[in-house]
Amino acid sequence: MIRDVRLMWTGSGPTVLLIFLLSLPAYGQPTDSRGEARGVISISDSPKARLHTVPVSAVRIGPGFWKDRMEINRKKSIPSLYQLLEENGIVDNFRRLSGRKEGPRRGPLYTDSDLYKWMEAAAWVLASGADPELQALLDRLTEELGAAQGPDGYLNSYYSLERAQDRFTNFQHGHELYCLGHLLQAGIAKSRATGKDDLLQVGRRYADYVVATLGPGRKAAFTGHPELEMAMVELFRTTGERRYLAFADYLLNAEKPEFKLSARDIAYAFSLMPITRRKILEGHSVRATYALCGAADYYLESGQESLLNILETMWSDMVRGKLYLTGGLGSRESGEAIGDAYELPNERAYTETCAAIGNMMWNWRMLQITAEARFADLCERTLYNAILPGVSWSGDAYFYRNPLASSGNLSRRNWYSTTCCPPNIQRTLASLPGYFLSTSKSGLWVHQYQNLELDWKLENGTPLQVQMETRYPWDGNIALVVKPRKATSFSLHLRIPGWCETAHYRLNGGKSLPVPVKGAEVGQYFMLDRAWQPGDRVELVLDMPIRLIQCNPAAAENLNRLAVFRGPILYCYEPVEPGQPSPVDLRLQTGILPQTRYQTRWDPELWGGTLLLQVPFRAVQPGHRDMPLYYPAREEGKPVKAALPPRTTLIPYFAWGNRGAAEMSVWLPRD
Ligand code: FUB
Ligand code: ZN
Repeated sequence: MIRDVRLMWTGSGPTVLLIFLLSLPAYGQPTDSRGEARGVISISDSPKARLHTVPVSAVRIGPGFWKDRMEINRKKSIPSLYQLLEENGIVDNFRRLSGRKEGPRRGPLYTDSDLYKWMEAAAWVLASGADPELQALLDRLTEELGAAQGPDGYLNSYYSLERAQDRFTNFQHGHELYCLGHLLQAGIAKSRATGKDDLLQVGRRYADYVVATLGPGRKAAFTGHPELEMAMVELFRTTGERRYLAFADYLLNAEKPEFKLSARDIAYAFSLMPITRRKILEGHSVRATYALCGAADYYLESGQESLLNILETMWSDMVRGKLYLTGGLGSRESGEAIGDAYELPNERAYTETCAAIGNMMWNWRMLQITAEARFADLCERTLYNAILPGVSWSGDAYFYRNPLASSGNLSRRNWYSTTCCPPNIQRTLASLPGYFLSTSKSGLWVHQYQNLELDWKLENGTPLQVQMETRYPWDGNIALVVKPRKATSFSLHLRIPGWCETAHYRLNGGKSLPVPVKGAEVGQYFMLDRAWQPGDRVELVLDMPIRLIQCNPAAAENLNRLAVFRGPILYCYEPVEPGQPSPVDLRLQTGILPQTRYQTRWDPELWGGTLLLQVPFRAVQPGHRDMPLYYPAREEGKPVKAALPPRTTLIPYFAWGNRGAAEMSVWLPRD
């Protein structure tokens, strides 16, 4: 590492230069102030990490699906949201504290976190390439925050000035610790992306104040809205200071008898009692997933087995009955809460975008702990089908709720007074390159498929470049060219998604062989273990037939309905053309073999190129609008004979709501 250079300076000139060059992270990646290139979470020293993240800057996303989304994020979403943060007074709230602006504070009490998330997004953009204008803006905002900070380190635009006496009096709803968590995440991202520690120092001053003021033997505290748990662990990883880790331990594990709250409050306040006491996944869905991220982070550092047990318990509870097909979470508007098992309404689904992001962050951590593909599968499902729908194709309008059906009355908006989701999507998209790959002692792990170039190193220190070429998610042909700087033995672990029923691979143009081999199965990592030569080429083919999915009958709304997937993409029916039948009046035909009647159609114009599905339907007549509310069972609508084309088009669910107001449904009545 660079900080070791001073000690090495006793050698001869060329030796020093050589040692210095060898000590640099691979290929001159941007490094933080400790001279280290680090991932979204930095777990290379975490005792319980089976896998290790790669830096965002080490992965260059090539032209294709995610590149387009990331470019829109950088060019449209991030600038337009900044404008709105200014217009809505969110930055001025800090300028009031530094005396640079007068007037009342604006917005709900947690708006500081929205600016911090935006700053984190801007920082991760800089990890993928220089953008002097964005860098200058980020630096300017960093200075503004520094100027707004109190001499004791406290920084919160709501609990200052006229409300200074209320500081740390309302842990359940006050969001002071939540906002601090996001400030730290932004500071860490800026440090990792640009090497500049100034924002991290602002966050650290506040963290130091909190650690010195709150906690065991001091004033009791809990995070009504978790976030600080994971931020404190990340701050420990960044600085090496154990007191930050100890504070995360306090939040996650300590009894807090000082607080008397109702049972409902306890369900919502995740660090009010030890998290290991929880039995089911319940409460506010964003709070729950963020708390579980914190628990996973703390487990990674501490090895506290009871935390791993609770993480598994919560995950099983989620996938058995509480997870939407999209990967979204949160059935109820009331309390923005996760519902009971099988309580999965479609149109009334709350499924906040932030909850989907929390779910992906949690699964990402579980993946690094276990190296099990089920967690990468869920990251994939959530990313394409629960996070991406949260932003419009144009990049400047957002869903807060992501229902699985609509009567045509919901549209994305540019701004919400609680604007938590827009910057959350932005930081997720900006940091996405950091979520595609990991390393371990054994080699490289490929979790997600996309055109990209990796420029990093194996854990034995050998520089490694990998080129991946694919049209994923539209087809499952993936080519990887592996270029270790010198011939090296290691394992290449390729995820065979759980949705994939057959897969093949080919090495250096040889014979196509079926996966599984060597015990690998779909829904696992397929391990290619060999002495890799620079330029070795692997071709992987993941078959992507159209798949019909049904739901456990206990989720009553989905009874006798089917959903349609192809590869990782969930499709929906959105009749935008005049005269197209309502989703309620269509019957998906299933008595015919899918491969002959279910087809794909590439539309090069729609959203920059989209694969549509053409599926066989029949419609019923009269349509539901002409029928009474209740009627004898045998008087069902009659099938319409030739009035409709034999097939109709389904679009990717992530793209719904981009063509004007229309009905939409994911779950389609079956014939
Ligand atoms: O409380 C802050 C954010 O606002 C939460 O994460 C969202 O669910 C929304 O309530
Ligand atoms: Zn949100």
